[in-house]
Amino acid sequence: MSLLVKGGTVVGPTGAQPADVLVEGEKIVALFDPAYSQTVQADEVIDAGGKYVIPGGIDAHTHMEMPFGGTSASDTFDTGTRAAAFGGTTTIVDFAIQKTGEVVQDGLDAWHTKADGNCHIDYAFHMILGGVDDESLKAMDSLVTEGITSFKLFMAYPGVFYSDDGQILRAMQRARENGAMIMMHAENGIAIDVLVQQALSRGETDPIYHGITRPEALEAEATSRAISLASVAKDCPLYIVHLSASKALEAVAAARNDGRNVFAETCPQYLYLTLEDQLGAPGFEGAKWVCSTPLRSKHESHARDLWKGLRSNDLAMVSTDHCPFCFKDQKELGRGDFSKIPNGIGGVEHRVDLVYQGVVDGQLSLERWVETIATTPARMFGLYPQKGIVAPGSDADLVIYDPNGTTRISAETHHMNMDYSAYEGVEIQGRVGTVISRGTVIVADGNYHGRKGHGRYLRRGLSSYLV
Ligand code: DUC
Ligand code: ZN
Ligand code: ZN
Repeated sequence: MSLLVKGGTVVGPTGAQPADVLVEGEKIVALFDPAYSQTVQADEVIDAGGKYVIPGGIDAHTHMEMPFGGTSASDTFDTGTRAAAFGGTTTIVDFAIQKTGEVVQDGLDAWHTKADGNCHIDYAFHMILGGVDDESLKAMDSLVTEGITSFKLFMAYPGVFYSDDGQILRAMQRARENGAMIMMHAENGIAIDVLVQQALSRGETDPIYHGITRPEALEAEATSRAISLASVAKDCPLYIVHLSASKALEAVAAARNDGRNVFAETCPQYLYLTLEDQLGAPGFEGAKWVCSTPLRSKHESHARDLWKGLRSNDLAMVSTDHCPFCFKDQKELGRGDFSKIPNGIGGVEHRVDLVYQGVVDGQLSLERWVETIATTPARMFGLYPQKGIVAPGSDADLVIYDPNGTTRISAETHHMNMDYSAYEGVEIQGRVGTVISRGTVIVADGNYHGRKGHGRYLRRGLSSYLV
């Protein structure tokens, strides 16, 4: 079966040019100057005239069905990957979890069981280490050979996922040896827990106190400490997840200026949403936007700095940290006590659009859009060049994106299993048209043609950025 995507402008990290894309089976086999494709025969032709043709989005930070705060993230691998497809994302990297006290391989097996046969798009895993000890360090080596080449540790959540500095250092030393990436939730959880208890004892229970008790200084301090520990571990590759604060970004930028193996992502919520306007919404409404790291103040320059960081590559890419909870019965667990609100925002369906809006607003170039949503995630996490680029030999994961269309985000129309949208009413000046996963059209004109089980598990290599 062959497919010709004709008349579009192919956008990649190095430029945009008119080109027709020929797909045979699951792979891209050629790009043609449009002047030459009259001679090309294909079983099916898709007209991409006036549209961009980009590599399928890769969301390298999702949590489908993640147990958290006495409940579980509301998207399953079925509902979440279908929603991702609607939004132009054709690969996710989800976080398998070793709970504290559990054997790493058991946690991984449980994640395979949840995902196997249920995904609409391709998927891979990072591994959360809920405990660093001799056993889990040994497991890191074997997981790397199985294609799980990145491990998340937490400087937050004492008693749950927290690792102390000694544990972090040991995991980093191991990663330096086996080539893995250490991903860090960089917030000083010990200090945060003190602030949380003090706030609650003063009767400060509303959702906004979630943000107030997780100040920028404690994200910046943990980020700097993680960078120092990685330096002691002979420059172990370090990737800061969900970076939200200017001072944390400064620490990453300084390390990068020193030539260090330090990378970071941000998420759409930190580019568009704020402590005052969302987390501080009246009554309990703000619970919808409780996530960690938290939304930051609009009276400071965080969002502006994050966009700048994306332009300068101090922020490598944009992931969603998709961790959805319904308002009813899930976010509501924290009525009267913000510390019991499950942490997370759903957004896997809207990342490609929300970052594209940055192009429209003059924040990013077209090339950098594609790089931050697809090419860099593929390179960062060992999926390149199978994924993340429109090039011969790569998987035919393609999105035909209409810069003249519009998208209105709403819980009424989204496909995620959430009873609200964190971006309700936001209008994007662009629209996902056709979405192709390994040569199969899975979304066209807002209609779904994919199927559960089409998505395959991807064994990943080491990061292309490793030195
Ligand atoms: N960190 C994440 O990366 N996701 C959900 C919750 C958290 O703290
Ligand atoms: Zn985290
Ligand atoms: Zn996360």
